Amino acid sequence: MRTLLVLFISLLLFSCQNEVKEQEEISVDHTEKGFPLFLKNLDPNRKLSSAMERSFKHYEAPRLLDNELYSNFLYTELEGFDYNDGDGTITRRDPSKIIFENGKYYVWYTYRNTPTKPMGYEKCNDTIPSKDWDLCDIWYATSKDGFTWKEQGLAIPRPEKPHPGWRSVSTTDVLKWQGKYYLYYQAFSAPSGKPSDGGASDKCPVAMSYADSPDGPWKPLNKVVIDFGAEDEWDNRVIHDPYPLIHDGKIYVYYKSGLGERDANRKHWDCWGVAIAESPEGPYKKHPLNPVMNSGHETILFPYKEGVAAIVTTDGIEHYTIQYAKDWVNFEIASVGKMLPVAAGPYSPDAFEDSGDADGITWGLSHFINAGNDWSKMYSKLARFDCDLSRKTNDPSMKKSNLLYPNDLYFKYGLNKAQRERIDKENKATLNED
Ligand code: AAL
Repeated sequence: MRTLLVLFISLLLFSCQNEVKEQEEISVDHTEKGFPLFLKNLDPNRKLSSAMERSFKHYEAPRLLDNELYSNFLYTELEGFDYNDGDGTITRRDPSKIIFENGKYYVWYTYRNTPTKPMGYEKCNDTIPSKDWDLCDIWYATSKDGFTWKEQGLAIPRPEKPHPGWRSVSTTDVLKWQGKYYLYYQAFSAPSGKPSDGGASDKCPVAMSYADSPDGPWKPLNKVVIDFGAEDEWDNRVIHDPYPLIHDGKIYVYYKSGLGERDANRKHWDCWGVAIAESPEGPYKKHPLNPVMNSGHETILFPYKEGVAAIVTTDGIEHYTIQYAKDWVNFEIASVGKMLPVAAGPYSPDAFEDSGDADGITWGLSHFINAGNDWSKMYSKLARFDCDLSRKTNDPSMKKSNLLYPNDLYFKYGLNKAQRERIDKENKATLNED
């Protein structure tokens, strides 16, 4: 009997304790404080949602305003360039990085001056361009303030046939290495835009010219410095937009190519790789992790802190982002942007310093294709962009996140006829009117 009583009391106690425990657990849930209003009050051991965890662990700073790799982009028209009243015969596009030498800024760019506007592959010939960057040379201009430019003229002409680039040289970028200057560019040996070439219609490798002064004279190497990958490799079709920087005592040339999978615009899947060399003429070794970026048509890169930052503009799953690779290879998204500069070349004072502590950028030149808003007179023009992607500059007015486009623009990109018809059909089906 005594044993039974002890058992009963123990059971009672156990169940009471359990009840108390449950009550405690529930009461803990009910009384736990919500996420604090001010971050200074945040308990470092608090469990966070994925999004909040990302804010603290992934981004440079949890608040957009404090994120040095976020900026708005402000655009200004340039003084000093003539476009023949925008009739399509003169184009300037794909500006290089800007360098400061001899008391002025220098920029190089694709220059076309042809008797007609681009006429497409079928109608092109020795003087009529197929595309905006066909039958081009590389020209340069200088400026004291980055707004008004003095065109200096030809830097790199098309070489004689059969040297790479005899048909067109375009989309250049500059390297300064051990007191000499190097221009890397796309070297076309055929007009761009052959329709049946399934993704290779813009086929060209990279060539290079060098000079003792930014004013030239430029001597062409007359050979390919970064070539296509093997037939079954991702960069077999094109090597575009060569972009040299210096890291770890070596030359890192980033470039765009693309996988065979087409996107919604029927373009191949734009990706970026990097080729590394000990000296400007190569040999260039492509990084085994290539492609190192999965997006971006014309990507702008600049050293930032110990790594490299990239403004990834149009095209791809991560378009309109600014990314960062601490090790110059493994890029992560640092911010999401709007109105990013297209095909830009920044003034990047750290580009060739290899400092391991780079400041970033605040301005550069970009291009606007279809500059006259009339595709029948297709040409491109250069413009200036300003931003605050610099650690030293602090301009909170460039960190807005509520920029809205003019209303008209939203309606301009409205539904097309086929989409309207589909919706009408769906409506009828919903209303059982069929
Ligand atoms: C661009 C670049 C390359 C392409 C064409 C001219 O802006 O990506 O240079 O070949 O378009």
